[in-house]
Amino acid sequence: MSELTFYTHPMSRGRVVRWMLEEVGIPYTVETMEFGPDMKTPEYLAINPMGKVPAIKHGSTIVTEVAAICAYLADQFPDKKLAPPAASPERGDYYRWLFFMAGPFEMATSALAYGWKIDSSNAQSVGCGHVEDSINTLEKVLGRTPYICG
Ligand SMILES: N[C@@H](CCC(=O)N[C@@H](CS)C(=O)NCC(=O)O)C(=O)O
Repeated sequence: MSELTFYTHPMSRGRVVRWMLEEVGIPYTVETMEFGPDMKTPEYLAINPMGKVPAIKHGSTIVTEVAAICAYLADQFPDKKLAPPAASPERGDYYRWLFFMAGPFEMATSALAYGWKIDSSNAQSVGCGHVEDSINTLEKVLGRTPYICG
């Protein structure tokens, strides 16, 4: 099995990847990165040019972005059944909500946290629409079933 290194900080989005790694159940090495200069060294920028965590190195493959890392791990370890089978109809829900969280929902939570101005003057061109649109959409799908997919 290829060696897996997980670059993270405990107070970061890396927690999502940590959860995924534990679900996968493979051994991995943790490189804890400090916020600030530690993430901006040439060595780490070669892993993630954004200078951000999380990131993984699996063998010679580097993956950044929470959603991409989770999808990659699900595909690499299909026996764990953490994603619907390739080409199954459930793959539609899987992609839909994975990308929804990485795109609109991620943007909406930042907008909420930092008080970005999203109103009727710009909501139609902003990916998350009004912040409440993203939150209500997630609440609605989770209200139907505790499982978003499958
Ligand atoms: N879109 C990225 C976001 C990564 C991100 O913003 N990480 C933050 C911590 S949660 C970070 O590393 N910030 C440090 C910095 O920008 O210097 C993802 O999904 O992984």
